[in-house]
Amino acid sequence: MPDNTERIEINTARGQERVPPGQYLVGDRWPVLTYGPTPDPDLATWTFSMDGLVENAFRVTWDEWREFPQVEVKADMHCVTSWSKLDNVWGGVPAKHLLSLANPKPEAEFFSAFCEGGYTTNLPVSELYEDDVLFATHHNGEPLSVSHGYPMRLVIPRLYAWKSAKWLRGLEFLAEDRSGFWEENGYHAYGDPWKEQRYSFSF
Ligand SMILES: Nc1nc2c(c(=O)[nH]1)N[C@H]1C(S)=C(S)[C@@H](COP(=O)(O)O)O[C@H]1N2
Ligand SMILES: [Mo]
Repeated sequence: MPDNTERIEINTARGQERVPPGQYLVGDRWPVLTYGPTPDPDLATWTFSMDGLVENAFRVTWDEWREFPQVEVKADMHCVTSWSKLDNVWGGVPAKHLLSLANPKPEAEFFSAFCEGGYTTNLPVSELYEDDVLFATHHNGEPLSVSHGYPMRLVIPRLYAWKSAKWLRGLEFLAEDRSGFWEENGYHAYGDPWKEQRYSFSF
């Protein structure tokens, strides 16, 4: 079978430094960070939807999802609790493909990502148009384990990893920003690791 996977290597480092301030490396370990119980996703009933302020709202099943074009993105991962994991190879569907299907309206400035289990996170829609953003089903060549987001998670490598929603089931496009789970609980609205945008308050 021809391999049409597009491959992108992203340097999440800024300037000389590889690791953002206040972060330590976990090496080959991959910690699990989940708030609350881990869901038990069922591919037979799984759907992914894009709705709200889009020209073409859609909902796809797992079989339809598997037909989408694939991308591989190599990038570092930075958790706000201070661990970083370097050189992750994520495989999945490029965000740009889903955006071209849904076609967000000009007034759609923000999105809210929602997950099985109820977790949410929010960002400006412009973040989704970056080349390194993908909807990942694979990590280092293996399907994601349930604890890391099986069957599919968002990956936004340039921001703290709480934005990379696991067990993702859809995006809703909005005119006004709407805080997600951690943003509601004091995390920063944007979360740039290089600016240490960890919390929305200062101690
Ligand atoms: N649905 C969901 N997604 C989530 C979380 C969560 O609790 N629920 N935790 C976030 C946080 S804080 C981090 S650091 C990363 C961790 O991903 P990992 O558990 O695969 O390392 O997932 C993010 N995505
Ligand atoms: Mo995190």
